[in-house]
Amino acid sequence: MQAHPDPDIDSPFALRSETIAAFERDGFVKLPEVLSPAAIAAYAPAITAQVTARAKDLPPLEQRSTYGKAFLQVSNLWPVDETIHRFVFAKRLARLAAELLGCRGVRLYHDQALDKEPGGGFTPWHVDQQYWPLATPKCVTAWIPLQAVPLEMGPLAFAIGSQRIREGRELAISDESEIRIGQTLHDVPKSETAYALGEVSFHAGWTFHRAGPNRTDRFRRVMTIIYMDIDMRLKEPENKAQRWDWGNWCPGATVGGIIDSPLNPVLWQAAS
Ligand SMILES: O=C(O)CCC(=O)C(=O)O
Repeated sequence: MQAHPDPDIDSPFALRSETIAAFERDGFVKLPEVLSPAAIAAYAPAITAQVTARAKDLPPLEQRSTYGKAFLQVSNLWPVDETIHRFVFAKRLARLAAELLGCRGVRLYHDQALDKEPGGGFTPWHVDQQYWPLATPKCVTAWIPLQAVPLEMGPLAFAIGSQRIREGRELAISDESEIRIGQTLHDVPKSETAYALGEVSFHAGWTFHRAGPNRTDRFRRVMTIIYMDIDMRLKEPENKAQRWDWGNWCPGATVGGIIDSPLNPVLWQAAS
C-alpha cells in the first residue's frame, strides 16, 4: 500500500464566531495559515501531475475561448489518485466548511484543480451555484492555492455581500458575464487581495467572483473542494449544466432525495 504524506491536515482550525458572521454577511472569508507549507509541499505535486497529464493536448492559449484561457480545469481527482484522495478528505477543511455553513456535517460535491497558465486570461464574473442542481444555498467552495498568489497572478476576487444579488446569476462564465455582471456590480464593494502560502478562501455558492489574468511567468496552481450540507437534496435541474452535473457529480441521486451517491462521501460530521 502506498504511504500517505503525513503533514497534519486533519486537526481543527480555530474558527472565531466573528469569522462565521463575516462569511454570512459577505459571502466569503479568507483564512490565513489553514495549511502548513509542509502540507502543501506534500500534496501539491500529485495534483499538479494530474493537471499536467490531462492538459498536454490543449491548443495554444491564443486559440482558446475566454473560458479556455482562464484556467486548466480538471475535476474529481480524488477517485484517481490516492494522495489527492487523502487531501480532499482532509478533516480540517471539511470541518471549516461545515462550521461556516452552520451544518451538522458536509459531503463532497466534487473537487476541481483550476490552474491559470503563465499569461492565462482573466476568469469572468460568475456564480457557481447556477451550475449546481442543489436545493439550498448551503454549499461552499474552498479555494486552495498551492503557492502564494500575488495580485499579478490572478487571485480570486469577490463582490462583497453579492450572494444576495439575483440579477446576472443565470449568466454562464463568458465575455458576456464579465460585462453584464460587472455592470450590475458596479457599485458593490470588491475584495481583491493576494493570498499568502497556506491561506484558503471559502465562498458561498451564490457569491459573485472573478479573477484577474496571470501576468507572471509561473503557473497559478489552485485546488478547489466543493462541499455541501450533509442533508443537501437534489432539485429538479433548471438548465443543461445542472443536468450534466447531476449525471457526473451525483449519479443515481433522485430529485427531492438526499444527495448521497458514492461520489458524495461525508467528509466531516459533528459527533452526535
Ligand atoms: O480560479 C479561478 O480563477 C476561478 C475559481 C472559481 O471560479 C471558483 O473556484 O469557483
